[in-house]
Amino acid sequence: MELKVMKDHSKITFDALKRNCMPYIGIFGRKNCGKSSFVNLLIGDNVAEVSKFSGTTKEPVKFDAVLADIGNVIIIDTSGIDDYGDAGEKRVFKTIETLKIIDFAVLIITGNLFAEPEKKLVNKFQEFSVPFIVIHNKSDLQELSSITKGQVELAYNTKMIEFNCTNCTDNNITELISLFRNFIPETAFESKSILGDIIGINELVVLAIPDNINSSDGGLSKTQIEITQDLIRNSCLTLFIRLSDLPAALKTINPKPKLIILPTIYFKAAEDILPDNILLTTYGMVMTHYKGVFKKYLEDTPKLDLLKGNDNILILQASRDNTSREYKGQNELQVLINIYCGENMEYTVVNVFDKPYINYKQFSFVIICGSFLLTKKQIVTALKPIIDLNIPVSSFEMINAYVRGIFKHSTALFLN
Ligand SMILES: Nc1nc2c(ncn2[C@@H]2O[C@H](COP(=O)(O)OP(=O)(O)O)[C@@H](O)[C@H]2O)c(=O)[nH]1
Ligand SMILES: [Mg+2]
Repeated sequence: MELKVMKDHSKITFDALKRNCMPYIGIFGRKNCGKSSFVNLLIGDNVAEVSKFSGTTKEPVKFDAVLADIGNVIIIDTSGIDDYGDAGEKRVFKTIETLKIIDFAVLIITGNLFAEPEKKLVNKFQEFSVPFIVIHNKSDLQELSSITKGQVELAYNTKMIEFNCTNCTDNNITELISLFRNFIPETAFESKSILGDIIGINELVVLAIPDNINSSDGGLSKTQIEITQDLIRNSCLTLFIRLSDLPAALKTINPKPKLIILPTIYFKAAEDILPDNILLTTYGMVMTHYKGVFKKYLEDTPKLDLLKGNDNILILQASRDNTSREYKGQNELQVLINIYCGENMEYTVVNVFDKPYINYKQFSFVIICGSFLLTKKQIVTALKPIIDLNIPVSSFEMINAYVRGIFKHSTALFLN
């Protein structure tokens, strides 16, 4: 993965910057149709390798970019969909794999050629519920015919745009980006509220903070800030209280909190000392409810009890940084599962984004880790083939709650 900081293409709206989840945009088409040239235009810099020789882009390449009206995005440049031979077919396979993670696709064609490879790809877009538009590039060499445009737009309920990378203006690009914005589903921006549908106006939520807040980690976590911002936006009341101050504070606070959110590791101890009439959950559960396939996880998590020694568990890791909290958490979780099951399981850890050749059938259970780094659409598409095979799936947070014996209590809030 190649991540580069790009210069801004033009003015970015405040709203776009606020969003912390990046839509993924994939660029597709035959070899040499101008995919890499188009990526460079979008980004406003020469980042993707352009060549007059076909087959230059061999792997899907990701670029970090900021697009006006949309905000932060990841753009994925792919190799030609018309590649052939053993190596070529593998490349096409990798290109198709990106459909699992993208929120929106741009299909580039030239010379009014919309034939077998394009039709196959568009069928795949539909299979993975990826919205798309078609760009007719190199229109300086051959114009888009109204027949091609009409046929494609009608058949696929999309838009086809006449374009060329050689003489295009900033205005052309800005207009295109606005069009993209209309096609990118809202799920890609995580626009749904975290707790606003559950906590009413003026109801109080307490965010319990570990006592060691001033030590090494310090400050509030990204999750705590995100939850607080969401509550404030929804006119709910929020209060931060240190864990050790919680029992005494609850005696004096009025109104009583509707909900207390706790770090997972303190949940069990808190259960025993906090009043029964206040709802409790964990930060992890709030985020897994927000981002995940919650109902499915709820159903499948108890299937952990059916696992036997040496069963193979697939961990889909969203973080690439093996020093990150998500990685450490994943290793701890393996130990916890083994203790809970009383057996040693096999674990296979794969990055969510690099799993083209996996045969899921070998796994008895799949756990997604660091899912708050992904958009909901990315999670849904990553899990789809697994769910289709009837393999149980769950999230790090749910399994963590389950093996610690707090599953029922910490999910109760979300069940109505
Ligand atoms: N005439 C013309 N040439 C273009 C246009 N867009 C790209 N090219 C050229 O087409 C060739 C292939 O472009 P490239 O971006 O590498 O294609 P890719 O293989 O799809 O990534 C390069 O020589 C580009 O300069 C265009 O709109 N008009
Ligand atoms: Mg290329």
